[in-house]
Amino acid sequence: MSDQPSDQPSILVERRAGYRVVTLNRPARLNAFNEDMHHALRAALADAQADPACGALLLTGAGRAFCAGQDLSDRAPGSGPPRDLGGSLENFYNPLVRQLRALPFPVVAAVNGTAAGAGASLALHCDIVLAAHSAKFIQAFAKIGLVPDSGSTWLLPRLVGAARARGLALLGEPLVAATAAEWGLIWKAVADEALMGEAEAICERLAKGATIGLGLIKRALDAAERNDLDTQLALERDLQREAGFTPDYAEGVRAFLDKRAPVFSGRRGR
Ligand code: T3D
Repeated sequence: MSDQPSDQPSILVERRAGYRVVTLNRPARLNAFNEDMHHALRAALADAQADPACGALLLTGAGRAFCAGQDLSDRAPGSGPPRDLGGSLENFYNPLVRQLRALPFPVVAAVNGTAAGAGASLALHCDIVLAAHSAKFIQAFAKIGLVPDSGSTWLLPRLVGAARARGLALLGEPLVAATAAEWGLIWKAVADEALMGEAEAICERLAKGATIGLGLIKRALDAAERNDLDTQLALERDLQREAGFTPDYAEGVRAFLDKRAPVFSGRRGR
C-alpha cells in the first residue's frame, strides 16, 4: 500500500467568492479516513461555519476517488485485543456527520470517483450531490463483515426505499452514478469533465442567494425526517415568520415587482 507523503495536508481548503472548496486529500489511499483527516475535516467545517463570508461549501476528493471510507491499513488485525469500532463511530464518524448536517449553509458534494463505506455516507449527507459518470457508490461494509455506518442505514431507505437499501447494503455492489441519480440517491450524474464546473456554478448561485432562507429550508427538511404533518406545519409557520422578517425577503419581492434580479445581502457578509 502506498503511503501519503507526511508533508501533504489530508484536507485542502480553497476560499472562493462566497464559498469554500474542501478537498479530501489522501489520493494514494483513495482519500480513506485516518484520524488526522477526521480532525482536519472537522476543523475545516468549523472554520467555514465561523466565516460570515462563507455561504456554501463544495466537498470533493483529490485524485481518482471521492473517499474509500475508513483507512483499513489502520485496522490491520494485530496481536492485541480487537479495536472497539463503536468507539471509533462515537468519537469520529458520528460527530462528523452531525457537524456536516448542522452547517447553516448548503453543502454540495462533487463525487469525482468511488465513494465507498463511510465515504459514500459522507457524500450522501451533503445537501446536493453531483457525481461524475465514472463515479460509483459502494456500501462496502458487508464485504468486510461490518454494518453500514455514518448514517447509511438511516439515509438509504429514505433515499431509495427499503428494497434497494437492502440490496445495496447486503450485496455491497457498486452503484454507478447514472443509476444512483435514476434511483434518487443523488441529485445528478454529469460528464466527468463537467463535474467541477457544475458544482462550482451551483455553489456560486447558492452563495449569492437568500442565504438565511436557504439555511431555514435545510432546517425544515431535516426536521421533516422525524415530524408528523401537524408538527411540520407548525415549524413551517415559525420558519416562514423568521424568513419573512429578513431583508432578503423584502429585496426578493421588491426585485420581482421591479422586474429585475434580486441582490440579496444575507446573513453572510456580502
Ligand atoms: O473502522 C472503523 O473506524 C469503523 C468505521 C468504518 C467505516 C468504513 O468506511 S468501513 C469500510 C472501509 N472501506 C472499504 O472497505 C473499501 C475498501 N476499498 C475497496 O474496496 C476498493 O479499494 C475500492 C472499491 C474503494 C476501489 O477499488 P479500486 O480497484 O478502484 O482501487 P484499489 O486498487 O483497490 O485501491 C487503490 C489503492 O487505495 C490501493 O493501494 P495500493 O495497493 O495502490 O498501494 C488500496 O489498498 C488503497 N485503498 C483503497 N481503499 C482503502 C485503501 N487503503 C486503505 N483503506 C481503504 N479503505
